[in-house]
Amino acid sequence: MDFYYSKGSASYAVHILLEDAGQSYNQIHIDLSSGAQNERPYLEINPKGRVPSIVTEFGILTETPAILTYIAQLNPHKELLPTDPFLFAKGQSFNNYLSSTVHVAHAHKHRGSRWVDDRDAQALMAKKVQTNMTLCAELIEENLFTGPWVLGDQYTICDPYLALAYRWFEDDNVELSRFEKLKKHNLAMRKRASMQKILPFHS
Ligand SMILES: N[C@@H](CCC(=O)N[C@@H](CS)C(=O)NCC(=O)O)C(=O)O
Repeated sequence: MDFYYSKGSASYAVHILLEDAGQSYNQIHIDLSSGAQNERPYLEINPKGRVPSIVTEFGILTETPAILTYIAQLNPHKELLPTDPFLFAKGQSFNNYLSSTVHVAHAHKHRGSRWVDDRDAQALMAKKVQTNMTLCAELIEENLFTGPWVLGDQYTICDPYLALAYRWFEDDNVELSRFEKLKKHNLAMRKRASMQKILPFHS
């Protein structure tokens, strides 16, 4: 499996899970700062011009929630997915919230040009990011997080994704001292061998 990633990007979650799953992979760095995501040959892998992507023997996969699910399903003995259908769906619900709402709210800080050309309007959107991301952190802390892991006692594909969201919260100056459960979760993530292994590639 080829894993296309970029330092300090959404690919962080997939990178952690690849290690948790014991999946063998080749990692290929795409330098977002030089715009490599929007050039050939990467556009042939992912015409969306985004990371992460994985290239498997069956084809290419993009979108973090789908990639996380696939890697977990490839390695069932690692038990990274709940077997109970309702809990499985809860995990999908959590990861889709991170992908469709939290990541998009975060992107308004650095990627405002996706939505508006006017620089003043971009600056106004960026100004709202801290407030919006704080609301997302609050919702996760109070409503979505079970503990000690996202879905309860089982470590699943939701946990590396939450570790990524924690980085977004830090970047967006969310006052994390207010969020005991999120802080504790991040400390537990940092102690894991998977996280230790991939951190040097993302700092
Ligand atoms: N929905 C995609 C979003 C991926 C995404 O936006 N990745 C960012 C890095 S965090 C990216 O590649 N940005 C490059 C760009 O906007 O040019 C996912 O969840 O995988």
